Amino acid sequence: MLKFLLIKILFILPFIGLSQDLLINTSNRNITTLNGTWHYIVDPYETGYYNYRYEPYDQLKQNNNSAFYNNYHTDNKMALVEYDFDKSPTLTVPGDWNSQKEKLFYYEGTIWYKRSFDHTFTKENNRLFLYFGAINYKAEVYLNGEKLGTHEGGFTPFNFEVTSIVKPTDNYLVVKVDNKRFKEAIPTINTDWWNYGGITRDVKLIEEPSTFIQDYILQLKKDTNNSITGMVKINNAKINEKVTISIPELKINSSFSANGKGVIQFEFKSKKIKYWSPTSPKLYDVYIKTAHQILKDEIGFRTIKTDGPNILLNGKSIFLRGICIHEENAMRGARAYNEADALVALNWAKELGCNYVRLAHYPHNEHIVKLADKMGLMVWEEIPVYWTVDFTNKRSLNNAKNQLAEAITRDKNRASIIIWSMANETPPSEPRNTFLKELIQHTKSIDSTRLISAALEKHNKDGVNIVDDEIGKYMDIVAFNQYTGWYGGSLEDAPEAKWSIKYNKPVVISEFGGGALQGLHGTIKERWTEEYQEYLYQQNLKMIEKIPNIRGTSPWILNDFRSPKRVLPIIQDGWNRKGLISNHGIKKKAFFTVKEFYKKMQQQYN
Ligand code: GCB
Repeated sequence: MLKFLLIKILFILPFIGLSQDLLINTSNRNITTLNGTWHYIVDPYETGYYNYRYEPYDQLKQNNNSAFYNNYHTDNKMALVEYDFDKSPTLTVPGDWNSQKEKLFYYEGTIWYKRSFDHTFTKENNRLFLYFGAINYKAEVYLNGEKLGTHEGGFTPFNFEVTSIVKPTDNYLVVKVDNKRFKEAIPTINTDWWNYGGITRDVKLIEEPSTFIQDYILQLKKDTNNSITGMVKINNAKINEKVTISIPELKINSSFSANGKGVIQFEFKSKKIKYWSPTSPKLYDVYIKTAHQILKDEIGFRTIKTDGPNILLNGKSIFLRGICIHEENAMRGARAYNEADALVALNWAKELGCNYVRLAHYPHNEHIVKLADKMGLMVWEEIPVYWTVDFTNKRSLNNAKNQLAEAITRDKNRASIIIWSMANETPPSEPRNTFLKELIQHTKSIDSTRLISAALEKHNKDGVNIVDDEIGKYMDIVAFNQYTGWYGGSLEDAPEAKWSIKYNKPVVISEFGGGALQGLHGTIKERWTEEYQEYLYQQNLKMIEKIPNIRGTSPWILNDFRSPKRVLPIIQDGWNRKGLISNHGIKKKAFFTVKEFYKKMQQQYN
């Protein structure tokens, strides 16, 4: 059986391309989890993928003219005996491989994952989809020896229909996961976080009726506060397929006929809407019904816009009391992937006095976004266009656009998300501006209701801090990172710093901070001590308060996090120490400095 599988894997169908239309709200569908134990083979030379002439087996079939292919075709079985998935060790999915096996801690390359499953359809003519929450970085997916496709991008979901391939028993699912960094990738080679590899999020089989609810949007109509608008997209809709939207608490229950593309669009008026906000994170039960299916969601309604220097949530001016978060459970030293991990981070954010979180530097898992909806935390979501992406490369742009589209598709019904962020600390240039402008346009074409931002940089001229990045013109919020007192700049003078910001828009400090080893004490002059970090925060906050149009901050960062760039022995040992909380979950002094500040800001903006 194993041999059969491998032969089929290596002589697979031609490359199919990116995953098909994304299913949303997967946790409320008819799912079977494929989480659990998977066998794996470490394949640093990608021997299972390339032949000895370094030609991908995937593509040889298209190349039948090649004498080489013909030779190799017959010989190939020889190579295959060197694999045996079922005798190979196992990894837990979801989960990164680095934290699960010591030998894989620094590994960057290909690992093959394999698991078997059975599937009995609950109803005749139902359809089956294979859904991955995320795989970092590149995935090639094969079921029963057929290639389903490839996906690039480590932090967004994708799915494939497998209805015609799946069998009642003994299905062989094989995934090639490759987390090698490369220049054209998004993110590129150089980042300040751990490049966790693996099937890092949930894997599901989703069984759907032959005609099913693919996608939908429900939200307050832009610039109104009593009109709920949106659309539903039905896959394989019959002509005039009936779709009902019901929100029982608002006494909304209306039916519509789908158009020729299987789409309905709607608008309801209601004067009784209770708006979602951090102080009252009201979510409504929403039901989308067809003759074949009922899909439930919980959706909050709120407006978000800017007016000059103000950010208005439901018409009221707010201050974003935020914190940056990486998708890492620091205490496990591993990629975070479930609701329990999300709860740890968001509870700390709440304790800090936050009404907002910046989920850095890539789309986090869906659990945390859904939890933010429930807990009343506004969210900045971003894609990993970080530092020096290859801005002139069309493939990189398409990849970034695709990651954006997948993130927005997945999360567009979450009231908590108020900002789509395009990039972090990208060096201004013409190609970079063109790249980001395309991303902005792309975002707006999918969702024009959220605010657009990016973490920009400041520079200093004649003692003045200047923010004049041209791309700021296209932003709703002018956000920038600044590290006064850590990467240069005097802490003593910080409160009196001068600022020149080119745009009359809300200003958010998307990052500031400095490192401290929790438990290391000394004077305010000694780097890495908790006292230095505390003083850095005190001085920075005095400065930030005076920045014109300031409407929010997200200090860098909630927790210490793993980064291969951070090599200072004893102090760092592979950890970026800028956390307000250590990797053992212990709060540093600076945590309480920020907490005090947020108490004050809460009173000011009440
Ligand atoms: C930054 C980056 C962030 C780094 C941080 C640091 O500006 O946006 O990813 O981790 O600085 O610690 O230097």
